[in-house]
Amino acid sequence: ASARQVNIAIIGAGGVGKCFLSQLESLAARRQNKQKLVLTYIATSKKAVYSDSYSPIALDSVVSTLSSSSQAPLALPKLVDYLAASGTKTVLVDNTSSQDIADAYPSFLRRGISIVTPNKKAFSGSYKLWQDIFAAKEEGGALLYHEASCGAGLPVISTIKDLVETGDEVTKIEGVFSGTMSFLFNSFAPTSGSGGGKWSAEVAKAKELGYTEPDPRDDLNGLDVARKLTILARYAGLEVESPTSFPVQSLIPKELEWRRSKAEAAKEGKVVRFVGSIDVASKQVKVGLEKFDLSHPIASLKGSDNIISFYTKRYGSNPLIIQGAGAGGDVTAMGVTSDLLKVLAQL
Ligand code: NHO
Repeated sequence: ASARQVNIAIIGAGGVGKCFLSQLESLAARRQNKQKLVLTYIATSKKAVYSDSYSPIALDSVVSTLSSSSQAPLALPKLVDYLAASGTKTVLVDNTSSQDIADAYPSFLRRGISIVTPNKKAFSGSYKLWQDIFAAKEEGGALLYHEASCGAGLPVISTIKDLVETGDEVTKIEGVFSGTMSFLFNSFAPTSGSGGGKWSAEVAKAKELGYTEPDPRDDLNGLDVARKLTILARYAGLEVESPTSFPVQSLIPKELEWRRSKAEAAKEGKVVRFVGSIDVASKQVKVGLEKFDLSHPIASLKGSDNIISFYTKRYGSNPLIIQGAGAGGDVTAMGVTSDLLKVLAQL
């Protein structure tokens, strides 16, 4: 293979995966003069497309090729061997929410296969997996980016890495980390007018819009936010053991409780929001409902917006703030595509 060729392998073609495929098609076209991007493997949980000769899978028809395929996905150890044996630089794009695939990252990285992913499970699983992943990355000389694991396409992971790597000290991170919760609270408890509708119908709408996790219970029980905080806390220097090692308030099945909080807040002229915070000095991480004045930036978010404030030594009492859409197929895929660009620039 020519030095300018980079092979791409993709696992997952759901809400985010399909948006990524269309972004990849246009990226590959725009990058033709620099690098030839060749899709050599694509799989869902049921089907796959690949060949022993690594022949290119056409990007413009990949979704239909995949759905009409009769090939089964390779088992993960076989996939590692298949990709490593190509003799061409390879990037694995994991667009699933699979823990098994996350657990296999060290075996890919050790063989020099780079990874980009929106999957939170690798970085918010056990602390041991976190350490194994970064050790394997060093060992294999591979690249690894996971911007979309927190705040979709917003530059959240790159920002905390930049802060830490340039010698700043993060003291506190707080904000709204769930696009789904943001959407639900903004529609149920808006700063003006009376929010309403049926909780279950609004959850169904959030799923329809592509905001929820593959299993929406992971959004409603706070685990998704806990995963994001675990990742950020680790980059800030805390050895958080797992997303269940700190207090997380679940909204399942406590709809009544949250309605009560909403009513209480309203009496004080406030609104409730589902927020997360990391206090680095006291090593406190927590996720749950809090009341905010109507004038607070957290109270007046719109749609699926996230807002994340980084308090650091360098920024002093005025935090560095990142805000914008925090969920949805296209914005999440943008995080994955921009990660791929970072990898391509270094291969
Ligand atoms: P889907 O639509 O369920 O698709 C999953 C695909 O993976 C399917 O094709 C399935 O066949 C395949 N798959 C699953 N397990 C597999 C296995 N073992 N082997 C092979 N294939 C397998 O999932 P989505 O919605 O496309 O999500 C994909 C990934 O993106 C997940 O890891 C999800 O956590 C991540 N992600 C999504 C979003 C989003 O907006 N949808 C965001 C971030 C990351 O910033 C977003 C966010 O945090 C959303 C969050 N719910 C919020 O804030 O409200």
